[in-house]
Amino acid sequence: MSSGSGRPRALVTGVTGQDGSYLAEQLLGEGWDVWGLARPASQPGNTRWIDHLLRGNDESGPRLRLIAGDLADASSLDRAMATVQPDEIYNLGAQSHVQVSFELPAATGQVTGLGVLRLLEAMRRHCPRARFYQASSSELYGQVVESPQNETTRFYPRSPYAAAKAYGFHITRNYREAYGLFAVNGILFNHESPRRGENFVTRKIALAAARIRAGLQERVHLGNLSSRRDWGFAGEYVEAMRLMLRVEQPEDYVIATGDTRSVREFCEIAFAHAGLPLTWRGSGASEQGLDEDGRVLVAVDPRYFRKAEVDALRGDAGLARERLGWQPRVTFRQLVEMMVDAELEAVGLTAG
Ligand code: NAP
Ligand code: F7E
Repeated sequence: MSSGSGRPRALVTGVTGQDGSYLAEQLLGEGWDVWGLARPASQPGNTRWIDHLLRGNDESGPRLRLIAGDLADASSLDRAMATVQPDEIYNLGAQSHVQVSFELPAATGQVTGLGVLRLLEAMRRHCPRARFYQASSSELYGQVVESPQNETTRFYPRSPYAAAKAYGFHITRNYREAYGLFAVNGILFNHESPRRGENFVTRKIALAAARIRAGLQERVHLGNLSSRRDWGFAGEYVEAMRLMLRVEQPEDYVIATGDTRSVREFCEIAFAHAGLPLTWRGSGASEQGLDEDGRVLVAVDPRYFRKAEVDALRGDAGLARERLGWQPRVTFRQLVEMMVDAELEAVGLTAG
């Protein structure tokens, strides 16, 4: 597997996002040439998590290069594929926010759903022997029909985002079966890190805990505190993506911890770690989290309720453990504390 420089090449869409940045780091660490497909920005600023990889792009330094493209624009994907001639393609680009997908359902369908088809078509034309990873999601299970969820569990999407991901899942499998492409789906359960977008619940809570402790914010407004997720650490989940492309047979895999926790539990650990232990009062739309002095630090705001909620997810990654040798190492508590520590450091504080 090599081309041009003699080093193997990867093309990563969504390289400016949480997973893209960790994946690019790991591929570069393995000696790959990495090209990140990125939307040309009208304003600089979204390369925060990859700036360290873009610096020193020379023979001795890191080898991350950006190539302009948009999953909504087939011609740009065609050009990128022809230029890079990748050995591995990781499709991480998406409109990835579930709540936003209710506001922008067609745009989400275009990018998160049809974008997968456009990329597969460009791959089929220019590099059919490459290996393709599709970022599928536990949101496919939505209103779950069994627990825990594994590779055979029936899908029940509950949002325009999940419906678009269902299309992406099936078209990836279809191109594998119809054209013999090495194309796989990683069905990843929620994974988080200090690089998580600020409008996802874990980062929002971690940021708030640190900022409230520093006196920069009074409280945080959240939606459904009872919602449960199987949360893991993103750095480990992108390792699983690479492993899926390095086995002989293309197969779809669930990646998860098997542990399920509520948003409320996330808040409790995060705020306690920031030195602000919470007690709860009220329930539902009037629930509040208070500190030892009775100040309201967490308040429920129905604006953040989903039009259709995914109540509880828990994954079974047994197949990945058996065939890929992958298993999670970071516990839920370690993940929460890692995220809060990063935010405390950002405001010049430490835990406790
Ligand atoms: P993220 O931080 O939201 O990153 C999304 C990336 O997609 C960004 O780099 C964004 O670029 C790019 N993007 C958005 N619209 C695009 C377009 N039209 N064309 C090309 N790129 C576009 O997401 P993430 O958490 O890293 O997740 C990576 C992938 O895994 C996504 O597909 C997500 O849906 C999926 N997934 C995530 C999780 C999770 O828990 N994190 C779980 C399962 C599946 P800009 O910087 O230009 O906005
Ligand atoms: O919500 C509840 C919310 O937006 C988690 C994406 O990466 O993972 C992510 O989707 C839960 C939901 O992530 C707030 O109602 C309460 O039940 O952090 P989230 P998500 O919707 O699970 C999947 C696997 C993906 O594939 C997606 O790309 O938390 N919640 N209060 C809230 N959620 C948000 N965002 N904000 C709140 O204030």
